[in-house]
Amino acid sequence: MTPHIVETTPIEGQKPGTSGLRKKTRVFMQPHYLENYVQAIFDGIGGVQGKVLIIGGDGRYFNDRAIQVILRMAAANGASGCIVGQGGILSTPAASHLIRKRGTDGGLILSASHNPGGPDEDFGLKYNGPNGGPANEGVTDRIFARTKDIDSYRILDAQDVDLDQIASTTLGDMQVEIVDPVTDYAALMEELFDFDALRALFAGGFRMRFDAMHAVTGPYATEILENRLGAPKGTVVNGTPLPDFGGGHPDPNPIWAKDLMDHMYAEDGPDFGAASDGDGDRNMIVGANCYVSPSDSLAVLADLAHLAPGYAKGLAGIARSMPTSEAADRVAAAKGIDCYATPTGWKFFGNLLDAGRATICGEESAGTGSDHVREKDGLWAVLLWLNILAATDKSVMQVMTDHWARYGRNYYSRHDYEAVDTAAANQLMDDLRASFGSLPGQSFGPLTVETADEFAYDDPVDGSRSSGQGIRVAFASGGRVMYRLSGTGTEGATLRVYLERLETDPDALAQDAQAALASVIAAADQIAGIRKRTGRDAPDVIT
Ligand code: VG1
Ligand code: CO
Repeated sequence: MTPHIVETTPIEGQKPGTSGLRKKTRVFMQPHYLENYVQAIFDGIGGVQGKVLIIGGDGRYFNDRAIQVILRMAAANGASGCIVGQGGILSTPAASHLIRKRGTDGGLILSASHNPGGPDEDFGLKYNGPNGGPANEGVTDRIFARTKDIDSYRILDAQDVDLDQIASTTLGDMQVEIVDPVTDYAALMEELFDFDALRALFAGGFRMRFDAMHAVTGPYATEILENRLGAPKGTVVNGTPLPDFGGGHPDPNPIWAKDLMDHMYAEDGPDFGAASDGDGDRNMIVGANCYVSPSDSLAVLADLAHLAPGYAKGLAGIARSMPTSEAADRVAAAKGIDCYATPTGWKFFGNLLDAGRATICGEESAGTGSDHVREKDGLWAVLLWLNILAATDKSVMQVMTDHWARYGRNYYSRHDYEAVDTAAANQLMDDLRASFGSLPGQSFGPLTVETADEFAYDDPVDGSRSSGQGIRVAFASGGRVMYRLSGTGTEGATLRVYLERLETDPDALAQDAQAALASVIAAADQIAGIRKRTGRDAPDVIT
């Protein structure tokens, strides 16, 4: 089989966002679109000659077709091997683990995460490096630069590889190994958590509902929770990955996982509920009548991780994305360890994890993880919560009440305005930037602005600087609001408004978050003119 060299021309807009390239599936299916981008990745990382790659995705529509193309291109570009999850399936954290475990030169993950899937929905592709983590900005810049001057790609003329049989085959001169997507990941979880204690928990009648949202975590959750930990059959619902995720948004938050919320707030509902997203890296935690905000979840996990065997020696440090609440900072301060604030997106945690400066990381967008892999990990967070509940013998509500009593409560919410006119969204951000000088001292209702600026991050490990990472406005009496435009959407712009206020009055810790944040929410709108500029009365999504 001789590789074809196919002539092509650059395709506009192939700029990786917060997490790889995400586009409408039909865009990805256009002639040369996928091929151009895959070749740009290969060229951007210095070629794949003699390299081994991990390949897998979240099973969404076009996953299998895209993998066949990637395999033919990897072979034509001289890769020595590809290790592929059976059926083309690998959750994002499982792919990260496989890259590390097998010591490969990185991997390609096919996913648009929590975005819906299907021919009229979204598709995505990203490259992760040899540490298992998303490519850093230097690499994504090189990939993007290559998309702009690409003139050909290499592809083998060959039949499809059978992705369904666990076996080793060859494609041209390249080895292709099809592996079980769950086994290695499940083994890693057994190393980190006290599976005996978790088995005893379920044997004692503890009731859990895990909603896999028809996405990739189904097989992982079924194997770990039901088969290995003895949770009753039916604990995992919506556990078979579907190409269109059953028509839903595989986004684990109270809006899109409403069915789970209804079960958890019903009379005599389960003790513990959890959900994960399309590619298995996000998590939602909800106890009986008690939704846990992702920022609070990060703080609790950081505070109590030492109760799980994998973290018994304590944490080196904690890292959170800038818009994530400061609840984790209070835990770090109490423990006397460092807390880092990074830009949004998991790629910024990689250096801190590699350097051993942070052990646990998290984002307000329902992502938590640790140094066990280089991605956020939905099921990991669920198992750590279970381990904490087993070790403390507390309910989720009790854990939260105790946490707030000790540290105070960082009331927190994110308001998203989706598919906003791009020009209007950019103007809103530009006008905010222009008002940095005049905002301090101005009052909005009871709140007076103390500082206003745009977040830039200086990586303490490699010294690189990332600027333009979100606008922050802090109030003199405490509380802050942040504004960002999403880097994962595929339609117009999504404005994210992050709202936070610390409460330490012991009598004021049990309020509804929206009520507790009312003055911050009102100020956020006045400062940026959100309703006026977007023409929206209310956010599309509140988390
Ligand atoms: C969003 C989240 C961010 C997360 C990213 C990828 O990015 O805000 O915290 O890292 O999605 O997560 P943005 O740019 O849309 O705000 V996933 O689970 O979509 O890979
Ligand atoms: Co995801």
